[in-house]
Amino acid sequence: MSKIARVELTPVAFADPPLLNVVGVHEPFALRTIVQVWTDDGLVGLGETYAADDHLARLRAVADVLPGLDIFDVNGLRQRVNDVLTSGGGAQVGGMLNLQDPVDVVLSPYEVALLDLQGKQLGLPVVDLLGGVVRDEVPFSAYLFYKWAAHPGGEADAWGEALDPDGIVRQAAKMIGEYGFTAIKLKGGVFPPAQEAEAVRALAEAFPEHKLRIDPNCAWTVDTSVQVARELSGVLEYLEDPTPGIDGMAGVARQSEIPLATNMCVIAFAHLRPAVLADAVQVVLSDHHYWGGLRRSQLLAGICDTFGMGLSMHSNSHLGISLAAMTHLAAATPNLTYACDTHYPWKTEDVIKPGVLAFESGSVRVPRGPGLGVELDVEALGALHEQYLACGIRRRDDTTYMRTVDPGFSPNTARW
Ligand code: GKR
Ligand code: MG
Repeated sequence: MSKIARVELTPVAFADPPLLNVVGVHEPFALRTIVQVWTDDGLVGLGETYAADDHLARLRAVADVLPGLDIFDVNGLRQRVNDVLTSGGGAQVGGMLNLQDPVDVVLSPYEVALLDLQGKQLGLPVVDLLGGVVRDEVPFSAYLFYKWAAHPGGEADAWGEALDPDGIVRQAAKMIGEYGFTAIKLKGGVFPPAQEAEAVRALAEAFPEHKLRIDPNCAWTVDTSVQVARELSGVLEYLEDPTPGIDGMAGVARQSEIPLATNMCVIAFAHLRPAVLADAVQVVLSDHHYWGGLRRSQLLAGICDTFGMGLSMHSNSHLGISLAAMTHLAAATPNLTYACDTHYPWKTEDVIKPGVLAFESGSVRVPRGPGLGVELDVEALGALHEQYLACGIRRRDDTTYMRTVDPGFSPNTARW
């Protein structure tokens, strides 16, 4: 079997619109690291992950110890990651995510790259290595954001401004028109909850057949969350992270009928037991980027199934290698029955060759080529790496960027 010969890590920056959230506003560029794992017989496996500087340093430390590893030895990979990351310490990887243990988040892109290599060597798509196709097409949701028309001092983007219910409905119409999504998620936590609930009602009126969700990223108190949950009962399919912490979510869950979803209070295996005991969440939003890759995300799926919790999928700003990995995972996971989140429509640049990942009626057909089924565009990778070098951003910081416009801004956690 092939062995790893070398690893290439390329941080890239790609243009990102001014999307608003509870901690501020997206900067003009989002960062990712593109992982290439080369074998001694010339195959290359791809992975994609965050690019915050401390994460990049951990990825580099692990890259140094991977040569010689068999591409099928995922347990050996985990062992090497563990051994290298003995220094401990948390990992601030993606804006609002603070992981206490960096092992799973560092493991993830390497595990995906090994699966890509295994598939390429065997001539099989990754979905087949994960147990086979349970759905050929993976549905994604229209992920709406309040947003400015342009970055400060910049040109207006194609999406325009969305700062009120009309703007949000316009944005939904454009996104659904272009991609065909049948579920809608509104990123909240930006305006007072009554205003955001009004936007949800406007969406329900404009798109009566669509499933709806709102995610204020813990901007609300328990009482406010209960009130909004009652007002939007029958309108939302789930309410995502209304309030911080497992205890807070359990407090809301006890007083509302809408299922609560999270990608904030259950983001690691250690959080599952307390969340289950408190009956704090009814839907876990998986994300292979920090749950340790595709196989460990399937382990999470099994745990959710065992304890009667639903399973959906979280997203951060990402490129095509991630979308391919998300699609293979969702295509092989029986109980991943909600439309997955994706930021993909917000990006205008990519590192993969176009054509494989297309949205039709809101879904992406799982690629059938070997491995992930996507091919790196080496020129695009080089250009986005140059952009990374030039842009000066080394970790996502929506709050500091927002303060360049509104110096008194503070993140809105549990503020309302
Ligand atoms: O991109 O602003 C954003 C999102 O708010 C992202 O950072 C969140 O992690 O999409 C995510 C979520 O569902 O909480
Ligand atoms: Mg969320």
